[in-house]
Amino acid sequence: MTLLRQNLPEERRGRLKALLAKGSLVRVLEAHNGLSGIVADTLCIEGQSGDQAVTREFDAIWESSLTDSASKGHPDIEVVSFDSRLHTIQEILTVTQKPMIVDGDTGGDPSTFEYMVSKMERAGISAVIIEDKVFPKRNSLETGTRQVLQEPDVFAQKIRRGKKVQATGDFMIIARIESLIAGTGMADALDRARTYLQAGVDGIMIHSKSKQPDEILEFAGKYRSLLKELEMDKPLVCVPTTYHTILEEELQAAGFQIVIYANHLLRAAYKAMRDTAKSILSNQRSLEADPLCAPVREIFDAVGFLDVKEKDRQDAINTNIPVIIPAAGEAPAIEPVLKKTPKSMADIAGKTLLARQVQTLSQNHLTDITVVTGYAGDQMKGEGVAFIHYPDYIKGTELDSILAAQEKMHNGFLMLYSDILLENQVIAQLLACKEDIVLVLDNSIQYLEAVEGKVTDYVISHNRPNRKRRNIKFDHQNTLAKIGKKIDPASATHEFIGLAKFSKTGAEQFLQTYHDALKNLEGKIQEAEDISQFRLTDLIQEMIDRGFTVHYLEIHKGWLEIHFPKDIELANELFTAQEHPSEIL
Ligand code: SPV
Ligand code: MG
Repeated sequence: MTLLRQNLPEERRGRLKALLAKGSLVRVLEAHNGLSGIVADTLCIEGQSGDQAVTREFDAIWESSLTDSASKGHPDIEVVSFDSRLHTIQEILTVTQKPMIVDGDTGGDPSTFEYMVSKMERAGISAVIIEDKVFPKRNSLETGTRQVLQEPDVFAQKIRRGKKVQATGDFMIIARIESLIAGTGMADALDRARTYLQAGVDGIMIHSKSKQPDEILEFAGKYRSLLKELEMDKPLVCVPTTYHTILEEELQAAGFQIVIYANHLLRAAYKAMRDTAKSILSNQRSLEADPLCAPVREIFDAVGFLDVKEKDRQDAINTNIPVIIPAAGEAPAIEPVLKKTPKSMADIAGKTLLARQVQTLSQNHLTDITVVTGYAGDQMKGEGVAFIHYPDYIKGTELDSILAAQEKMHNGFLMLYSDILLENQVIAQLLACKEDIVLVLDNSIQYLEAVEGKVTDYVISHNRPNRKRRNIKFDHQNTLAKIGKKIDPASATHEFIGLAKFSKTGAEQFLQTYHDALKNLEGKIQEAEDISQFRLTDLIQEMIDRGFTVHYLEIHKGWLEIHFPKDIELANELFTAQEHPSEIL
């Protein structure tokens, strides 16, 4: 989820100060590109301390000049431009959340440093550390390298200029003292600390390339006295690359507040790369190198490719998912209006019922619509739909008509009864559901009388409302317990409106259960006397009984069933009012 880890500069910038305020040691790990940034940002180990579960992770990211330069194949001599550094910094910031401390090298001249501070603060960086050497500096870790220190007052002026241009109180400028690297001694280091603190710096880093921590521990002790004398409290930073035996708790006890592991991810990657390349050369194949490498899928996961895949899957599910409208049956209750035409051809304020359904579906980008015809099939007309004729409609049920369009089901489908008018948002809400099988149910049935002469698909949900007590109903608990036409209306919680969505998996489960029932079940199945009477509600109940989860989307308005002539009148009124308001007034 790398893009989802992104946060805004103003949210991130103050986090280092907040961590320091907590008083625990701030543990910082180097990153030199987006991927190593993800490692520093996300790696977390879990363990046990006594009977307490503990987790440990890094608190912040160090954007190192050594590793940024090295990853570009360059030496650490301020030869990589600031714009290039900023590019790497942005690359890391884009995919991480933790605060970042940037290695600002010498900071350039005071004017260059002002631009550096301004750009870094704007980017959401929490602190810059600049070292008191003369531009262009040389890396501190190699013995025998020429190390030229800057005059303390000149460096202090650069600090003052930087502090003046920063726009928020969140950003920190930390001065890195190189006296122990350049061999000018402890007294020089402490003099410099005093000068920089008095210039307004927000913290001090003392650097050393000694194999023992003695000199930085000595400095820490003296630094504490200096802070006391100056009545200040400014954090102390160390980089234990060479004196690597000392433990974090020892550093903290000595007065360090920030510890930076400054180059380890790059060094680890370089070694692993060389070992892997050598293994391939010696074995003339990559099998032996595989244990040295992370599985490709782990990389995919780290960089968010698996999230992309999941989003693509969701989009594919909802992008033009085929719609099946079973419209084969007769409609005796409105035959006087229809005059031997199918119900889908009923006129609703100047458009057929089918045309109105197609309009609602296409407004939700659903244009792959298949209508299963039967009764008066030759009278069926409609633009933007495909027709499949089901000649056995008299013998079969609506389930048989739905299955006549089986070829459209394999990647998932939407099923809509032919006599339902819907508002756009009902379809939109259904498309947003992620579950494999979702039926749209209306809950107003609990408050309404049953309509005589109309067969209703009743439902009892698992998440039934508790009439005695207010309770929260969680959407993920919206699952069906029972569905059928013979359920006692008094115990029903919902009515199935005749609209359902099946994902690819849901469609597989649907077809598998149907074909298995057809092959293996005899006699009464659910409410059906035999397989020839097997209806959609029976198949759904059979699926529930076999352990498949059937979810529902609950609505209480936004749909109208055309069953009686009075429903047509009502629909006429509604659509005329919507489309031609002046005719009503
Ligand atoms: C860096 O990581 O670039 C540093 C620390 O400046 S060091 O390499 O030890 O000088
Ligand atoms: Mg550096």
